[in-house]
Amino acid sequence: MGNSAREFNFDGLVGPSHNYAGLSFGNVASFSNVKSASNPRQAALQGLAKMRALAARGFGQALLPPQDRPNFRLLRSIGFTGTDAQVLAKAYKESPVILACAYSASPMWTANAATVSPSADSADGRAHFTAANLNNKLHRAFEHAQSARSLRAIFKDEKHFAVHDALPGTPAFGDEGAANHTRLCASHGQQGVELFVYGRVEFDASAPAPKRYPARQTLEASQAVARLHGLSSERTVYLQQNPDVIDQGVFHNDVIAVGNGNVLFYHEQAFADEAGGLAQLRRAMEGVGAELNAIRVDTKKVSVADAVASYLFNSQLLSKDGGKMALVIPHECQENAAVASYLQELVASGGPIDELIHFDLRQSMRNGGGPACLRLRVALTDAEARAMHQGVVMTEQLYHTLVAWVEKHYRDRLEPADLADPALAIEVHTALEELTRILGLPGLYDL
Ligand code: SUG
Repeated sequence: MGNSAREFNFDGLVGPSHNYAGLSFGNVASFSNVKSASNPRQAALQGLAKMRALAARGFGQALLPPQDRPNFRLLRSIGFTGTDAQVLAKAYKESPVILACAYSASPMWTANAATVSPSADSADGRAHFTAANLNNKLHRAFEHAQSARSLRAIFKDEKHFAVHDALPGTPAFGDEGAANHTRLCASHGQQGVELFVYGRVEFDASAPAPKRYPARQTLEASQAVARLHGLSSERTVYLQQNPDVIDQGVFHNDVIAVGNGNVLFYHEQAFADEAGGLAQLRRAMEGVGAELNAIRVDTKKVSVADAVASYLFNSQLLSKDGGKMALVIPHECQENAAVASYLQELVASGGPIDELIHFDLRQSMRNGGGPACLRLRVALTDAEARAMHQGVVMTEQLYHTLVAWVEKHYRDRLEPADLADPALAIEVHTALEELTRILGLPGLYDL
């Protein structure tokens, strides 16, 4: 069984308050670039350039809007009072790091917005979305309300789509969305196997866990999402991420593995039990008439440190007409000697990946966000693609409109002290109001 379906990548449009605040313990880039100056304008333009180029190549490409910042609800809920300007001044004085949390543009990494199961996999034949609670980090733990609201605005038609609220925001249900989820299949419209990769198990003290850095995703959360989406147990696989690589800076599975179609491109050290995990995946895939093509990268070719520094696995694997795949990578991959030479070998190997497409995403990369972090994959049948809101689908025209919008509203330099400037809050607000008109989404924000 199967419909014709196509994958859309929903990239996060980088918001006007993009900054480097060192908020993500366990994410090496975020920690190393703390308090350096950011360039929100360049960040947004780099993201838009990727969207435009991939849309021009014929790949399904859309966007998710930024979120309203600063998060005044958060600031007021923890005791900062008065006018907006007073709230900002007090927060900056008493706790600049909490002000940075309220200002974070982290919703740009839409791989963490939700977990998505296409209609071919769910019991009720609808595409399912569960907003991710992201409860491991203060600056991300409040994203889910707007993520669910944005997804409902775009995927409104309940005949085709179900958008679930985030799981309870407690450590047992730590959920990081699609960054720890991969779908493997023979083709996008056919039943597939959904692979959930978790970092720890809340209710099993004997399960291995990282020692240095947090495991953000729990098995319990992955299982809850699978239940909400009505996935069948034969077509769902749960694998534990190798705790040692979490301790080396692999804070999400998409920093060490990526899958598409029947291909799983992964590092030798990605999983706690590589052989057992692959065997489970193979079996599940046989059940849907697909044969797993596992491309394993050995440590002796690319170390975990090189994988983390280059973001080789935080790439997008995109299916091209004719059956081959392109790997969308950041420039950093070309600058790392081991990774660059591995990639040359890979595209020359005669395997499924025969093309590299690279982008300059340095503004996002400096916060630990590569090509795959910046996008949420949604496989849609033709009818579903028609039923979603069309104003977010990337076109040449939308690209040019958004570039002009960014150039009008975004600063080209943001330093930590600038977050105290009350004018910034007004600028962000004005920009987002205009954006709702550009995207045709009135009422997008709960202001
Ligand atoms: O959650 N960085 C993000 C990066 C998310 C990457 N996403 C995926 N791998 N899918 C995070 O750690 C840094 C923000 C700061 O430090 O200012 C940040 O939130």
